[in-house]
Amino acid sequence: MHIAVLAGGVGGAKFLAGVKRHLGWDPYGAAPADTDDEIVAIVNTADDIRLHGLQICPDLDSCLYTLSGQADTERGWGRAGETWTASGELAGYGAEAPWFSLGDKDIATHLVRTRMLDAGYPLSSVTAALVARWQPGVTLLPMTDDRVETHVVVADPAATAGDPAPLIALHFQEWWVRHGAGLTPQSISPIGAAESTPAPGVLEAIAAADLILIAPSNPVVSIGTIVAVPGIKQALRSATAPVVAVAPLIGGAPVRGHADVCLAAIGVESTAEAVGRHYGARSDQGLLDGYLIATGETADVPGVRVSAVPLLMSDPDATAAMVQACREVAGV
Ligand code: FO1
Repeated sequence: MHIAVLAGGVGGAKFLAGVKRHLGWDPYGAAPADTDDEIVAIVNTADDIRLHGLQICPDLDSCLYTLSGQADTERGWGRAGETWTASGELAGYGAEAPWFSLGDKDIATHLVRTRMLDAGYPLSSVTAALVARWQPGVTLLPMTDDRVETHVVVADPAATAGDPAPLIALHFQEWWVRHGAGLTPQSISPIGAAESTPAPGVLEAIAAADLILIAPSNPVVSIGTIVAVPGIKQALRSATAPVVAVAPLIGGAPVRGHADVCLAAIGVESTAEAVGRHYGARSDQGLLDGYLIATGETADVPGVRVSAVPLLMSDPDATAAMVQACREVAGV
């Protein structure tokens, strides 16, 4: 079975571990050598940030590390057994963004990636090289090789005078990490998306899929940015495979992260139903054929088959059950 998955970072990686488990694979290891099944992850890159001269790709790295068993599952990002010596020294020098901690092992990934990017390799080739070492079992594709960065416009927290406060645009990571998404977004924009093109293999993976899954990632700054890359939404809408999304909210709230704050910024209510309607029915200019919501909830999403199942990705087996439910709602 060929499964294509649209994924963000921490939640996307957990979901992909469940897709592997659903196929009977080791969730945290290489794919079996003799399988005809394939999982292709189309991963958000709009969280990417260049710091200290290094290109950092948080969502790709969460998938890379998690699916190869290298992640610190407690922290949710970065490597297990990490040390922070270089990061401490950078802070000691007063270097930029001390609020964004880079582990020593993680820095090696960014050094290798940046070296290859600066040599002219596209991000998709660089990612393939990192995958060759770590063997996450799934094919990891950046949504695009072009530069797309999510920026968040907020009232300037440093402004003292002026009513209303002047507005500034923050890189997503500064808003998300330094300010804990605590500054109300006036707007959230994937800068560069309109000029970007899908990375090699993305449209092909969507066209070849037997099942297309939208992970319970942030519908605005992860899934929203992926489908903002021209061509991807159209490919999903014309795919032969059914498209099924997993609600990123349980009881109207994200399990992790700040999807509710992001949804408010685009005027979407923080309910599973509102997110389902935001994604829309494929039969009506939208993306979905099926949609999973949490047990006990209801959602009326016209044109979309809805199924209520347990949605907590507590371990790969629980997530694998969600994947099975996606197939049942899709009838594949
Ligand atoms: N998240 C934090 O909350 N604090 C950090 O210092 C931090 C550093 C970091 C470094 C590399 C990396 O790949 C991810 C990192 N993250 C950190 C997580 C990151 O902000 C999120 O994984 C995504 O960008 C949001 O989905």
